[in-house]
Amino acid sequence: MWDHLYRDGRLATMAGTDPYGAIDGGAIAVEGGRLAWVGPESELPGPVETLARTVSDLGGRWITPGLIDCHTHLVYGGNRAAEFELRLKGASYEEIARAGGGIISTVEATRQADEESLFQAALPRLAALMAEGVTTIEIKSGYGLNLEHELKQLRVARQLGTVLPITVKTTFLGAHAVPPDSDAEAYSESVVAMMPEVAASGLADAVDAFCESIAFSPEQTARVFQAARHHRLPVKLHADQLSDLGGAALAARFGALSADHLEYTSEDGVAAMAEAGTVAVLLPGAFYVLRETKLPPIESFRANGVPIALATDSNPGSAPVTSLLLMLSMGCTFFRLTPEEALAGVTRHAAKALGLQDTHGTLEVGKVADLCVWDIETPAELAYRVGYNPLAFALKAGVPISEAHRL
Ligand code: DI6
Ligand code: FE
Repeated sequence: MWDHLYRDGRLATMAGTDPYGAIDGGAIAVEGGRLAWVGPESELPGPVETLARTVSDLGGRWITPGLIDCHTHLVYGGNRAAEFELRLKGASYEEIARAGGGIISTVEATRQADEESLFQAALPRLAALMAEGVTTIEIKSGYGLNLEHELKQLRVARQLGTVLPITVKTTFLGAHAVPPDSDAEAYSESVVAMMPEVAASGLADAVDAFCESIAFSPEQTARVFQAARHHRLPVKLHADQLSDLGGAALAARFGALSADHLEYTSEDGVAAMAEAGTVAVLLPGAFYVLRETKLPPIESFRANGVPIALATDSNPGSAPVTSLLLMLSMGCTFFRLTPEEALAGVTRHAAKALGLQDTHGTLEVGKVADLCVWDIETPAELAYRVGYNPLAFALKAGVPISEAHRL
């Protein structure tokens, strides 16, 4: 007997070749936190009451995989609302940075904060994401910029995943910005020097860097990636966000799980990503906040079969975003993704961007029973509405999230 059977659902399995992998009149069985059966109810191996200890009728509601936010900087101190106001009064990023603002002000606030206050600050942001059905999230460091404070951020990220019913994948982003008392060359070497301890701590599931003229060069990034590879840590890259330094191709050369942002990525970069199986993570919230106008090469990603994911980039500067559903809307409206591509971008392809494609991201037998039940008529509504949350409930590893933890 299965633990639980959900019947009369419309399934967007996000697997197979049909649009949304849809199954009408579908049923899903959960056993030991995994999906034990997925298919049309008419093909169940017996009467429902003989198959599972408990049965729920979904009344024709849609079920999708649990949503995955595969790129965030969720753990940080302070916020940058004052910088937002200064920018609206005409101050440029450069002026703000020279006056000690920008990313370095977040570094200062993060260094000053202890683990408990970082945890308490991140909690409502994470709760907002989870309220929309996010069951897996990636969280980067990158506001510590030295070993002590980078590890502190990573510990808080891990702790969020042990206290709340959500899977947290952590990423060491030591090479995010150059600390005020250093330069890019010297600091990138100290990031390389941090790698053995970061790896030994077990606190990082991957390594990321910001390859950009205002951050780290391709050569410096490559040295950080070599150190990651030496410690068997997979890599990801903030690539080609403000200019084309060949970041996408560099990421692909290291077999990166993903290359992220990608507004300025060239055809060569796209081809290299396709060859390497690197996921393109698009971040429409940062595109919006920075009033970017250059579009990532979407048509080329499609033509080359590069999987496209969408994420919030949740951070205090370029993307103070805590809604993944809003990213579906922006992914469609700004980037002309289809609603199906947008949903694949926060399920199947987001799982691949985190190396979780074997266990998460689709409704298939054997995968972790992370799923969302929605009050919608068609899955396109998830991307269509703006600022509306139709989540009825979500399961994390088979357990209803509201029962697992009161947010
Ligand atoms: N690119 C971004 O958009 C964020 N980091 C990065 O490398 C910005 C982070 C911040 O402004 O605090
Ligand atoms: Fe980012």
